[in-house]
Amino acid sequence: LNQKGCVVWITGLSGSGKSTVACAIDHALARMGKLCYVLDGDNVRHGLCNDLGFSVEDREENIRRVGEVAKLFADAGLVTLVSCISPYKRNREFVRGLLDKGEFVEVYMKVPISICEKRDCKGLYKLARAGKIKGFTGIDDPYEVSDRPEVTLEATNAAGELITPDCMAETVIDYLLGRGLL
Ligand code: GGZ
Repeated sequence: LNQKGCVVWITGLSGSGKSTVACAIDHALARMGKLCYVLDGDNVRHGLCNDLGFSVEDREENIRRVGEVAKLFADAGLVTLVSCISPYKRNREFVRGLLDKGEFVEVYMKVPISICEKRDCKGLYKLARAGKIKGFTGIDDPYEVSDRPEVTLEATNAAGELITPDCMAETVIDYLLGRGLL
């Protein structure tokens, strides 16, 4: 396998488009003949992390486990795409520390909560606003923005038009190519 592994860690609020962008990157890389895999927060919580909830401790353990698995996949040479809210800076830095320098690429979905909430794909924001879900990220639980994510993806361009997931995927792939990670 002529491929060095890495971890592309996509972080941001619920509804910011993490899973959609991870999926778009996955497809684009597959077309380039690259081995990749998506570890999605919502999915791993059905198996590997099905004993965890959303307390600070449980979110930390969630990110630790996903980070350790992502490291193993990266060691195996895969471009490992992770889409987890991962709201705490220290946990993202912990995973960064598991990997060799340059092999952890943090992608921040810089999407205003107003847009995430308007999308409300699963109706969770509505439940959180009604107090039926407690400790929902962005509503009554924190999201800590990083000082230096490798890539920042915004929802709209300077003209205020929505940026497509494929276009976002291209931005990330260009970064990976530029760093010799593909
Ligand atoms: C945030 C929650 C919560 C609370 C359930 N806070 O958009 P989704 O629905 O499909 O993805 C979210 C998912 C978050 O799982 P993560 O593993 O990414 O979270 S973390 O990194 O913080 O461990 C959301 C849903 O679970 N969800 N309750 N209270 N998101």
